Amino acid sequence: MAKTVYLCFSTDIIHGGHIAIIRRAQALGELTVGVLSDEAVAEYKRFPLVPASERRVMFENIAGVARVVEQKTLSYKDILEELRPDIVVHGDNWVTGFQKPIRDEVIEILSRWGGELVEFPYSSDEKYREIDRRQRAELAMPDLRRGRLRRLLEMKGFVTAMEAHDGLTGLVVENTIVHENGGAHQFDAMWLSSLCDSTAKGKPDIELVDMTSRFRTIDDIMEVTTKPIIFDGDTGGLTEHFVYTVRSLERMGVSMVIIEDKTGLKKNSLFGTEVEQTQDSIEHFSEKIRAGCMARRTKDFMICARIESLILERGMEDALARAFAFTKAGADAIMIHSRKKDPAEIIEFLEKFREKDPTTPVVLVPTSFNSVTEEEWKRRGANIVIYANQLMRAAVPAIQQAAETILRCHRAEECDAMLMPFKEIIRLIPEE
Ligand code: SPV
Ligand code: MG
Repeated sequence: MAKTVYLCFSTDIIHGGHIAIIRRAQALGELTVGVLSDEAVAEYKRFPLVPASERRVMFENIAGVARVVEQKTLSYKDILEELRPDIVVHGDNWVTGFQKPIRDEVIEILSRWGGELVEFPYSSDEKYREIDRRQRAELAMPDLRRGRLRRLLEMKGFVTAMEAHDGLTGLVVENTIVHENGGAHQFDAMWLSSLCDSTAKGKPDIELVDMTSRFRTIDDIMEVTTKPIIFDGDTGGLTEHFVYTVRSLERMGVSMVIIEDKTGLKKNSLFGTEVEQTQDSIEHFSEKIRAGCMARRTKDFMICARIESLILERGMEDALARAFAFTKAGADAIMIHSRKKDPAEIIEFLEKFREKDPTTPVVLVPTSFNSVTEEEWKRRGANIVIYANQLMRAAVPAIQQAAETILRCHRAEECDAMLMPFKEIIRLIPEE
């Protein structure tokens, strides 16, 4: 009887290198191809340009592929236990590096039934690397980027976003990846915070930095990244102005705008009731949401209503009434904010909101209530967690310390130990 062979792919396109490894795998026995799920590809590599359903069809139509299955996770455990193949084929690129634990697990599982791992030299031909670069460039295009937040929400149900306020922080959010247990973890999206965008310009967060300038920041970030962008639209301004903002953001390829139900001179929510702030009426803010929804051209672009009732100490009932009213007005998502260290009021809001509305995405910014893990927020019904200002807060003490050290020492030598060599910094910056 022919041996059974298993080979898994995450690729969006099939090139000569893939065909070569398929041919070699076929020569070993009856070949089953695994297609890695969209969720697993997005988590360890980048968002797939072609969804798993289409990637399956691609492989089904290659002569000699006996069948195609979906591999849900980067780990081979479940699929191997299901298929119990005699042979697993893989490139030799996982002998070292972050995928090594996955390889070790494959070897251990195969040993249970006397299976074998066969590795072929991994092809890192320049023309294949060029294809990958071009695919990444595609992901940056507005039409492809815009809908990706919605698709991530559908795919994963839970998304994380990290603040970026310029091209460099955008690159950090785009490229920072941690490897654990053979898996990989990265941020899904970027948050364009009004607080950090203003702070980077040395200005207060009071809608003083105008939209033209905010758009310039978006453009700087978009030029060097591919991840979806959630834009902090402050109050959205006058309804008559907000509709133009929606059009511009949508055209640029932004995925979501969040506007808060405040009016007049907006101050940052982390000040709470220490400063005078006015909440908008349910009717007026609903009208703004409705107008924004009418103005957009695609359903890909999401409008999120941010509720400030807990920040302004107006109570849970008011927060919930607003959440239901704004959803009814067309909001694609709700953000509920709190500046308490204790997450209790956010947890209570989630419970009560989810009793009546199981589907509308809920966005959280856990700057103050930061003790709850992403896993727990997901379980409690949140869908987007935004880390709104941590990169900026990490940078400020570091640059202040460098400045003080040089002033104190009257030279830069003592400061050097705290600094990253520029050679390493420029590695973050891609060259065309
Ligand atoms: C921002 O990052 O600008 C926000 C979130 O609006 S918060 O600062 O918590 O209000
Ligand atoms: Mg803000």
